[in-house]
Amino acid sequence: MEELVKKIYNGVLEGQHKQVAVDVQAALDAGLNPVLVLNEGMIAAMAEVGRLFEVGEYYVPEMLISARAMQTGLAVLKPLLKEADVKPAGRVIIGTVKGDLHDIGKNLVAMMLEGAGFEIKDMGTDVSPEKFVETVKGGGVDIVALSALLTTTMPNMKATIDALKAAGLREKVKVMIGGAPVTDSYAQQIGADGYSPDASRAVNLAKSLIKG
Ligand code: B1M
Repeated sequence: MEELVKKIYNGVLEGQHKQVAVDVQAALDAGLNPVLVLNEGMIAAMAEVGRLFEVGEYYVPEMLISARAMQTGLAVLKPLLKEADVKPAGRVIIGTVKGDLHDIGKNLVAMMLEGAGFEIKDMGTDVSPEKFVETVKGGGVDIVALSALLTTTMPNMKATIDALKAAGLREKVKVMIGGAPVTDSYAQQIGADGYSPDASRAVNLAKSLIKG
């Protein structure tokens, strides 16, 4: 692997956000292809972060620190990727459902998806079913990703799916859900397309939903 790309990979893995931005700029100045820097430097490193999390070597803080490093690098790359017209892996709108203000897990999922090449529109917290429907109506959405941390707000995941159905939009998008109190059986019960217990597996789920 190109020396600079390896440095970016290690920087993301170790969460050195300032250094990653410097190294990405250096790679671009040296004439490296931005797509190579993205795929082999940053996305590959985030995939390794996900693996380390799954085997219990990384915990949430390490994931957040790596995700931040990935984002600083991505900010340097973004204008060039737009020029190169790189197609996103898929377009995702993500939000914490109505009544729920918890956003740390949702942000982590958004960052990991962005790291995997998805285009993300973050709707924030306390997002009503109507707001999700309105955004899907605007077009260009492949996946609606819903997060809930409270047992009292979980029903708003179902309310969002029901609102998509009522608006005739349910078949146009996939719906994935997650959050500490959410389970696979709950996802099935409310008619979601998938559930992920954590941010790293959310990436695999989103990829499989796009393929299916
Ligand atoms: Co709140 N809170 N909180 N809280 N809070 C919990 C969730 C709680 C379990 C604490 C407890 O009592 N033990 C409890 C819920 C009980 C229940 O419903 N069964 C609780 C409560 C009761 C409340 C309030 C009602 C407290 C009050 O005011 N009386 C209140 C509600 C406010 C509201 O939302 N309307 C409240 C408020 C808050 C703070 C504002 C203080 C703060 C949130 C700050 C913020 O998010 N910006 C807060 C916090 C920090 C927590 C705890 C301590 C930590 C949550 C967190 O960030 N975890 C939490 C206790 C706990 O979980 N141990 C608690 C780290 C984060 C990385 O994990 O969000 O689970 P998590 O995300 C994971 C996975 O779940 C998954 O991936 C993430 C990374 O692996 N995931 C997805 C999440 N979303 C996903 C979406 C996907 C896929 C995967 O696909 C779309």
